[in-house]
Amino acid sequence: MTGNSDTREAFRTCPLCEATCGLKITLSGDRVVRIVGDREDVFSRGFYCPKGAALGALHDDPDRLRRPLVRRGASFVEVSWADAFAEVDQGLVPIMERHGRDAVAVFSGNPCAHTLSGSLYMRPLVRALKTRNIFTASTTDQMPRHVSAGLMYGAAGLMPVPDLDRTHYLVMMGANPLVSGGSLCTAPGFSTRLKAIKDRGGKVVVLDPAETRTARAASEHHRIRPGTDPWLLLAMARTLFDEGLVSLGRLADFTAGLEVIEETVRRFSPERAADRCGIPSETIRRLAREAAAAPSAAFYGRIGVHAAPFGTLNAWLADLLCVLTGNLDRPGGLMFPRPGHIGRPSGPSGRAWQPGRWHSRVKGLPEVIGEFPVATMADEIETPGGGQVRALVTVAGNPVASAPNAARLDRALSGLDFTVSVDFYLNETTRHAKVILPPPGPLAASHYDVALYNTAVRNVANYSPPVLPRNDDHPDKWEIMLKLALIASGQGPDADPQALDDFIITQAVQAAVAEPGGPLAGRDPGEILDALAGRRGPERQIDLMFRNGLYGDGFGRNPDGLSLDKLEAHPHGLDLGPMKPVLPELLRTTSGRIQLAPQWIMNDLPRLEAGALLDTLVLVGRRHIRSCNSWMHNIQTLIQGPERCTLLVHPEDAARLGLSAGGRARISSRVGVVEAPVEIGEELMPGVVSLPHGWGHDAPGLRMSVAGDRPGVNSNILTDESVDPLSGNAVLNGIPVTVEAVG
Ligand SMILES: Nc1nc2c(c(=O)[nH]1)N[C@H]1C(S)=C(S)[C@@H](COP(=O)(O)OP(=O)(O)OC[C@H]3O[C@@H](n4cnc5c(=O)[nH]c(N)nc54)[C@H](O)[C@@H]3O)O[C@H]1N2
Ligand SMILES: Nc1nc2c(c(=O)[nH]1)N[C@H]1C(S)=C(S)[C@@H](COP(=O)(O)OP(=O)(O)OC[C@H]3O[C@@H](n4cnc5c(=O)[nH]c(N)nc54)[C@H](O)[C@@H]3O)O[C@H]1N2
Ligand code: SF4
Ligand SMILES: [Mo]
Repeated sequence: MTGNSDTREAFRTCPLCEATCGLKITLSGDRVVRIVGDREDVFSRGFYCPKGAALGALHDDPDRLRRPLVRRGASFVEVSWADAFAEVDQGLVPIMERHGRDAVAVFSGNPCAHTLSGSLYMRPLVRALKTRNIFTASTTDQMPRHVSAGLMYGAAGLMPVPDLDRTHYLVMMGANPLVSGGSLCTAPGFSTRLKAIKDRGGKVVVLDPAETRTARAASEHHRIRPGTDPWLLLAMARTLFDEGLVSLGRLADFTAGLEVIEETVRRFSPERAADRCGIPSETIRRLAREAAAAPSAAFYGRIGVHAAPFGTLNAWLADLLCVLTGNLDRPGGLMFPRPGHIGRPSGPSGRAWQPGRWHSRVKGLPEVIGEFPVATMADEIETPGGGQVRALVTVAGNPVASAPNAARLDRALSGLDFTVSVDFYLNETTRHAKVILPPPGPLAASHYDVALYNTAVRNVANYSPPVLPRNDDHPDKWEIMLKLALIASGQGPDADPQALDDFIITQAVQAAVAEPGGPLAGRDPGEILDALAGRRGPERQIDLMFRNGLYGDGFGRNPDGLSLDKLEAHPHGLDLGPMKPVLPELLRTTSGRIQLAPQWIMNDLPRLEAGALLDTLVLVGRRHIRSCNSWMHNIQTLIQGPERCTLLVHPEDAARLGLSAGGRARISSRVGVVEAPVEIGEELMPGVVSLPHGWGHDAPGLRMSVAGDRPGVNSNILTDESVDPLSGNAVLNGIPVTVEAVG
């Protein structure tokens, strides 16, 4: 504590990326003076980045909306919360009544996974909407990982993560965690953890068409042609069989499909793979041998291999290689996190996990975990007929910036009869809304990472109370969501969200006491509800999750166990230890075995083999440490410095195309054209150009004055609506383009 009595410190987990860094926030009254990493945080140990340091600036951003807006003609006016909800009721309900439930679509964006209310209150809202037109940012991101997890282990949430802190051999494909902070692998201070792998004699191998910061920090980096990763991984699997290196260890007792894999990978020789991916066959063989010989090894892929034409093959192959080398579910391999709020294992489900239980109306694309690909949202809006989407609810998402074929989606949104957006910026997407409902600012929300701890490399729990108070009449985000749920279920704009919240918790308690063999089995629900009575909203829900969970106090049964009270007494978090082996107990497949060769996945191999080698220039994406998708560009300290939305080109390509550094390039794809300044660098391999996503803040009517000064271009004007057919994930990398100099 400092001497100034007006000054206080607060500790808060950063909500901006998946690293979940602990922040130490110094405040003077209600003003943030300084933000640094919290050295005492049990997980991040003081690590943080410029985005976390800018959380105060984000909170204070004058353009961040504080009051609901309603569109009147071409402009927005501020209204009271009551009027805003009444407006939503008048807009939404008649559309549902006239055109049916599917006429209202919902899109939830990335920050929903980064906020407590987003993680817990999207579900009641989506349920109340009763629509099949459910879209999320997941189908631009990690859907392939859910599909491989669902088919291999029986549940879409059972996604193993690399045991970074113990592995001896890490293969990273299409990921740049030194810039992104890591994804589906929550590990604050990723670079320190990579360095430790090398320091203990291990190896880090990066496969990426670009020599990224992560590639430079690795033991070796191989430039791989975009879209060809499955070839390399299948050839590695074949090498393991050819050279007698397959060794399942204890996994052999509960694995099915090994013979099918052995038979299948015969078709994928390292020579054939080398032709496709541009990495020599001897290197492919060596990588396979090294992974097999290492004391432990983990394969990890992210956006570059998931938002890709063969996303699900890539996700599946990473896990498959770990199984074949005995590295699934063992220290140093890929392991299954068990964070603080996790429940107890529930065993085989008796019903096979399956995508494609129903299909989208226009293109017939399969649902996956109840969602349709966002890449087909414009189809559903623009194509007339029964079930046509006429209204949209967006929560924490900016699909006009983040989803493919952005120009078309932008037009489609402008044609909707009604849109309501829960968001605190007036941006490319929310400008189409009739009503914008801003959640309280980031520092006025409490925090616990329900979603991100599920992929954390250590089992942890860290709860942060709000740092700053909400404005008097500002509803909390969960109250906004429940208000929308009540409106959607026909109860009108004045219905009480508190009553719905009581109903939700009562149902959860009743389910907990009814669970045979569960920690609360047979207990009196009234007693449990009384014990939770001091809390409301997300706090009450997570308290139940903690106390009923794996580490919980069981409401008195295990007094030293976890509860929200206990976490509140530990502002730097609780470390619950390294990941532990959990198979076969956790498997949810009907067979009780790991399914190595699911038919849904095997069906895609002919598509891989039929694909022609592209000889055109292809576009990939990249991220920058000071950006966060589309929405951190309105903060001066983050946006300043050299122009960031540039087309990065290899010198050979630049020479061939007549491009010069600082000049402009016109980039054209099958669906769109954009112009961007040229940056020439050796980072990329020849034949590949890169443009970051999340830019293009020059649409009319935005309220992002800082971002508007340096708008950049929307790279998704170039991406088309093609998807990985197994997961519906958008293909955002490896886009064929032509590039020419402008002027
Ligand atoms: N070309 C290309 N496109 C991509 C990608 C790529 O690599 N290349 N990456 C894809 C990926 S991985 C993702 S996850 C998506 C992200 O796609 P989206 O989720 O659609 O976009 P974001 O830019 O994250 O937008 C977040 C929105 O939420 C708002 N917001 C922030 N915090 C809160 C909050 O607490 N509550 C509410 N209600 N709103 C909030 C912001 O103002 C912003 O409008 O983009 C995808 N698009
Ligand atoms: N600073 C910052 N941090 C972020 C975000 C952000 O926008 N900015 N976004 C957050 C989100 S939503 C996510 S999902 C994560 C994403 O986290 P990452 O996936 O780690 O981030 P990217 O930088 O997109 O890394 C993708 C890499 O894939 C490479 N690549 C492209 N095509 C291929 C291919 O075909 N094969 C291979 N092997 N590589 C390929 C690209 O060159 C790039 O280096 O980051 C999160 N963190
Ligand atoms: S790395 Fe991610 S979680 Fe950590 S401070 Fe930066 S934005 Fe926040
Ligand atoms: Mo993402």
